[in-house]
Amino acid sequence: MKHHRPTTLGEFLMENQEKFPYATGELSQLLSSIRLASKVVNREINKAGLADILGLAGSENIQGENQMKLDVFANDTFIRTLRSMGEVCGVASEELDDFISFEDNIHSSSKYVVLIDPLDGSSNIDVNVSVGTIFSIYRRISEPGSPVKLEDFLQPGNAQVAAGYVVYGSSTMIVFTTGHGVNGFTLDPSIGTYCLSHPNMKIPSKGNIYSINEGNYVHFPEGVKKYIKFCQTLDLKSNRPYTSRYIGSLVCDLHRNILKGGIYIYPTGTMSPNGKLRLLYECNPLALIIEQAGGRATNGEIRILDIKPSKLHQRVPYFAGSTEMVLEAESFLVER
Ligand code: P6P
Repeated sequence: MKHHRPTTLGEFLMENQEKFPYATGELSQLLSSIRLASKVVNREINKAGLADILGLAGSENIQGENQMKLDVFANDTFIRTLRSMGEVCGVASEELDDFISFEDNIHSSSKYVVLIDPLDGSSNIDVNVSVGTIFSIYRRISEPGSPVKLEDFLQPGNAQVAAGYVVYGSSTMIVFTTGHGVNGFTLDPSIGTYCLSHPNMKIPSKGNIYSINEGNYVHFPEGVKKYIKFCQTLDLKSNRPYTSRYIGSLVCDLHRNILKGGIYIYPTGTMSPNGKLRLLYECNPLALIIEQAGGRATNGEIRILDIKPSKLHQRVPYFAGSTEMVLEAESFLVER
């Protein structure tokens, strides 16, 4: 029956249940708990300027970054909500040094582990710039019934069963994939429900937006410097110079580039020898989204999704977006 209103996220999950890997309803339930947590975090973000939740929590995360109070709130909210449902046996988070194992007998037999960046771009919160949440879902590979192990989290991105992000922007959206394309849902605050607003998202094969922190130019490898100059060179046939757009929130920069076409780059640099972005809970989930939307995501050489992780918080260089633009950027990295 055709609804006389947009399909809700809950209806979408039910209608597409059979497409989900190992469709037993657990993945749908897991995605529903992420939906719930995102609404709770969204509410706090929307009033951050009012509540005494701005400013630093006075603690540091493993990255040595000051934790904003909303970082801590978002982390606690997602972990508590994931724990309250029975589908997840362990969680790893940007905000936590080590992974968490849910070891009661309900959870230890659960199938899934979740890796999460609960509030990406959180330094933007105090200046009212959009931020996001990124999540990555795997089936555990260790023995069901036993506590999760590090190996459950150190799986290559091509083993993800689902991945997605939440954008807390001018509107709040959830965008996710279970390996059958990418769909975007916008929160209708008047009814507190996510509605299908961007079905079957596809990234244009080419665009004219490049997103990189040019303030780090002096630290970039020569090939990246050459590519930036290429983006700024006049060539009307190739629609250059490209437009520079970079807001310091990976989720938002990538979401815009998926909709309009473009490339996001966080390369290596003398300040960050392996790049800044984390493989497991930033680059992998967004790489799955980008590839499912028809784009490309590499470390400058190989697919992000094919990298075998070695550490929970490992960083990788990141070139992601419109396929033709990523290939173009990669061509500048090869020693000429
Ligand atoms: P820089 C936020 O801390 C983040 O991980 C991404 O969301 C963002 O794109 C990047 O770092 C910004 O880093 O070094 O340009 O400030």
